Amino acid sequence: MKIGITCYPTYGGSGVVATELGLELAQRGHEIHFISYAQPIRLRGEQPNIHYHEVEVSRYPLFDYPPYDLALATRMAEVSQLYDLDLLHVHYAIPHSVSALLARQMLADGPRGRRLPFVTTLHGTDITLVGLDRSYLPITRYSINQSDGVTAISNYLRDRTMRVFDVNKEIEVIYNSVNCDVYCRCKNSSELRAEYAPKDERLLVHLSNFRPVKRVTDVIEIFDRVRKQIPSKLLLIGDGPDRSVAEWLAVQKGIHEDVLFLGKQDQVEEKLGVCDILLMPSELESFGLAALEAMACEVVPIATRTGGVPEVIEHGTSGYLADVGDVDTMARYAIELLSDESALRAMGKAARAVAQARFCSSRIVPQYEAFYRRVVERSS
Ligand code: GMT
Repeated sequence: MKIGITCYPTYGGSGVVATELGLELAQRGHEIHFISYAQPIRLRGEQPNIHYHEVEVSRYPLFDYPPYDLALATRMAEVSQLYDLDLLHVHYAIPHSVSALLARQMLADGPRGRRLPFVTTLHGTDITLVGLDRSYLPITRYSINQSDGVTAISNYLRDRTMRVFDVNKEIEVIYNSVNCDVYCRCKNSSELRAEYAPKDERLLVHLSNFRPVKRVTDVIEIFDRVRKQIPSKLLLIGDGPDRSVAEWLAVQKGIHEDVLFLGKQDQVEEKLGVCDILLMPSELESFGLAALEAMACEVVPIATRTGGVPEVIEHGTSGYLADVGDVDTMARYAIELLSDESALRAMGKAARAVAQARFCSSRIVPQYEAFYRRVVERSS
């Protein structure tokens, strides 16, 4: 098939999911066209069956707010026509599904009068935060209802969308996935581990876009408690608005030398693959992709019991869950695990087994392919 994919190209789970999906589909012989304002972060170099089309947003003194969604709709329609795309798949409803809807209408109104179906995948904050803003809610609901197919990345998100948005569409749950060949402990490099933990300390890691919803200061609080009991280091991967608050907290607590802020990183799998525990104390996660990536690398996730996280992590088997803000309990779980090497490794292996059995790309990508086929058949 020829598929147009639109996502936020910046750091964020939805962009990562969209890009990894496009790469997997391309490997399976589909022609993939990414349409966005910048090259998605995990798209690197020339790859067979992958095309990237940049959306130019012209600036004009009158435009305090340059209309990206209109430029995107125009580019979507152009690319679809030029490359004869079978469908568009947009990740994150706002504004991508509105742009796709406009593109579909433009093509229907064009000389060939063709119908271009589009699929919207809901990721989380497009529904739970941004979509609930009154200025976005009606148009988000409208574009979801107008989509030719809608998927959500967890049952939690599907149920919440049905309840809060009162949509009249069926929403199919297709879980996020991880490439289990790339994300593994197989690249466990002792040199890299020694670089972060020269005295063979334990390695904890947090990976996010450092938005308030991630509660990065809770990560520091948990690590502070763990470090008092067990020699350890904390890797913080990513960047965002709460990074400096976390930096200050680490300084205040006198632990900044053991907290390594790595910033935005490529090849995240290499870093995850040398760690022991991932901390994800988020206020809300509709899925928690970082936890899944860690699990595939045999890194035990300690996270909050919120949103779709319990669909990914089974408490006591493939990780631990605690209430939002309960840093003492999360620290206790970490200390217990780090004090018992064989329990730590056994749980790491159990976590990978769950990632392999339920969330490997080789299982999830065919679900998208089948979904696309149904949408295209229904629309022709
Ligand atoms: O969490 C964010 O701030 C980013 C956001 C996104 O759309 O990029 O993440 C959402 O989508 C991810 C990929 O599907 C999910 O793993 C995250 O759980 C979800 N975030 C929230 O629901 C807060």
